[in-house]
Amino acid sequence: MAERPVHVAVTGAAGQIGYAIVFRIASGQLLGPDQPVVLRMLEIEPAMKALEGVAMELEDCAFPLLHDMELTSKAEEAFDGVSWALLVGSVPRKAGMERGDLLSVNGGIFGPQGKAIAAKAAHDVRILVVGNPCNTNCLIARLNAPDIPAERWFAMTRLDENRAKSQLAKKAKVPVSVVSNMAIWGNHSATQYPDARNARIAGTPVYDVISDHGWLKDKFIETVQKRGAAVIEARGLSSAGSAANAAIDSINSIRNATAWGDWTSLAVVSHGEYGTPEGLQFGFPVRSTGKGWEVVEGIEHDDDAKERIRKTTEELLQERDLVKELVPAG
Ligand code: NAX
Repeated sequence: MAERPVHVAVTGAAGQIGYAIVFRIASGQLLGPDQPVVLRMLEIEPAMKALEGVAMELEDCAFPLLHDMELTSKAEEAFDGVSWALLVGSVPRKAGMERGDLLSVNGGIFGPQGKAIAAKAAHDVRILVVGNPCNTNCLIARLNAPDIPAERWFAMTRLDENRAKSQLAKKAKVPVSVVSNMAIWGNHSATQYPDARNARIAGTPVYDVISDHGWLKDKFIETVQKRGAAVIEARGLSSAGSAANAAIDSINSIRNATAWGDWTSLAVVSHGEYGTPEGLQFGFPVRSTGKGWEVVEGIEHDDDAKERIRKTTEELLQERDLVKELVPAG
């Protein structure tokens, strides 16, 4: 067993996704079967009692890898010495809330959390933002932590990738494991563009395997874009198990080299790839070496894809504009 435990922060740890993810982290599914962890769990005051219950259950699992736990309502304590920060906790949209209100409420969370990460985290910290609107929450936190390299910040589009892969597998009647090269472009929202044009099934372009191109162009995209709402409709609650799973997948795809020729979906800082405005936290196809990552270049888009990417870019620019008061002038 490795000697030094890695500290992992989870915010909103008593929430739905928090409850689904902390057991997986403590059991070794995030950092591997030999890596002890210290879980540092952040909650707001009213949820501290529920968080204590989660901690009791974690204790009751007697996970050999769970070296210690810290339960706190103070961001600076939660992020102390962490190498991974999973920013899950956020304020959901309530009836009557405008998009701008939602962004500014969450900006009030993610700005201070960005500062606290910069002040207290380990020198190698990497951050995954799950709490919605995750691209712009990530942008706010990142811009409030200018000393942390922008490449260490990720927002989660992996759940959309996984949803898209499953839809394609079902349609083609193949196991999901043979679907690859599925990228989610842009925002984790209903404007995202799940790119089946460049995805593959057992190495063959999806459009050569699935002959129903009408479905691929419309219904498939809409199903992925609206899958979160469909889960709420069915379950009465938003996606939690699948979101926790996608967060684990995201971090594994950053930590480990991407399979040859494949790519995965992450929203990362734009350096202008594909004409995307610099600095946006944008969903791209990403390839990791395990030590670093890059946006996959050279993917071609038809006019429909270009228009969809333009729309999702436009939405992210509007979101950035709505939160400009929450980020330090650069
Ligand atoms: P819950 O409402 O069940 O849990 C959120 C938790 O965050 C609560 O326990 C709350 O007390 C806590 N919290 C609120 N403000 C906090 C703060 N300032 N510091 C620490 N904790 C705080 O929501 P849940 O279903 O767990 O979803 C969490 C977030 O993930 C939501 O924003 C949700 O929209 C987002 N999602 C993102 C997805 C993605 O693909 N990026 C998919 C799933 C999910 O919709």
